[in-house]
Amino acid sequence: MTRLAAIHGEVIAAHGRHYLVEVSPAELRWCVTRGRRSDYACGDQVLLTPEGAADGVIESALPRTSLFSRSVEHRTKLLAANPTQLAITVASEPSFSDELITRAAINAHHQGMRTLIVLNKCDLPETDAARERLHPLLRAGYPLISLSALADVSALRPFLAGERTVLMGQSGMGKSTLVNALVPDANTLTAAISTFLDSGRHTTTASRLYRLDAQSSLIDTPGLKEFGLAHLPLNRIARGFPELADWHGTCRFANCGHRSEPDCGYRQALDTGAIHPRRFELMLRVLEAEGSRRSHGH
Ligand SMILES: Nc1nc2c(ncn2[C@@H]2O[C@H](COP(=O)(O)OP(=O)(O)O)[C@@H](O)[C@H]2O)c(=O)[nH]1
Ligand SMILES: [Mg+2]
Ligand SMILES: [Zn+2]
Repeated sequence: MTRLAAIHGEVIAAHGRHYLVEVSPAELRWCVTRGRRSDYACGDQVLLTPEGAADGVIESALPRTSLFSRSVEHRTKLLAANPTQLAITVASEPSFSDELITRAAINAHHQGMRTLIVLNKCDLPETDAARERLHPLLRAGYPLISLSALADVSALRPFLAGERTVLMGQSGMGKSTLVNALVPDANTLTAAISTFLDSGRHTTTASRLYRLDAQSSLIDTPGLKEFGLAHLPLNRIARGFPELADWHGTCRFANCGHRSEPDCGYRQALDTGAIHPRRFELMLRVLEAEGSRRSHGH
């Protein structure tokens, strides 16, 4: 029996240690891994050994240009490989978490990714209040795209062109509605995947890559409530605030807590209005939470 040579593919869905790999638009293969490895992610470029008509074994992944992941307890969960930007979906209602947005954007910045905010359900009367809450992010320079996924998603399309975008959001924000509007055959692939897994419940808990065109793709991630940053060095957290760019390293004390120490550079940024007070407060909250998590060895 001849052993087939490894071929190249791209992971388009990740379910535990099962990966759906696109070898070509007409050739999808469900792959397992060597040695029970589970550290591949949607968007990974992989080498696989084909088996039969529709299976395979992933041998290795090519080097990544970026990796979007979050920490849960002491574990790192991979959400997407090689993304160029993050789109955070929020909605006029239900209410969204400022801290979740902040944490995800810090992580994206650390990976060299741009972050967009997509405000969905702009047909609802709560939209003005939601915009007010997003104002500090606007001031920090994040693009805000307002739309109603039920009506028209065209405002978002130019931002997705030529990019590999990770789509993230809390559940209920309309992320699935948005994906279905952007990717007309999204449901077909989802149905094929649930048939393979023989269970609908997996389909909402994994990342999925959709092609928008030859140059653009979208990686949909599971709805999440928390975004742990234990996998980031603590000193990357303040660096994730683009409006503080001119103030890094200007605190008098290297271990400055940015609350009451004299000559704190970041408080100077606050005093001059460079950073919005709510962003400053969020920065301290994230810094302190992640700092105590690390010192308690979690
Ligand atoms: N009014 C309004 N409702 C929306 C819009 N987009 C989604 N929804 C509704 O919000 C609810 C949650 O949507 P879904 O896409 O399942 O959210 P997900 O949990 O983020 O995937 C559903 O009832 C949708 O119909 C929108 O633009 N306007
Ligand atoms: Mg959904
Ligand atoms: Zn300071």
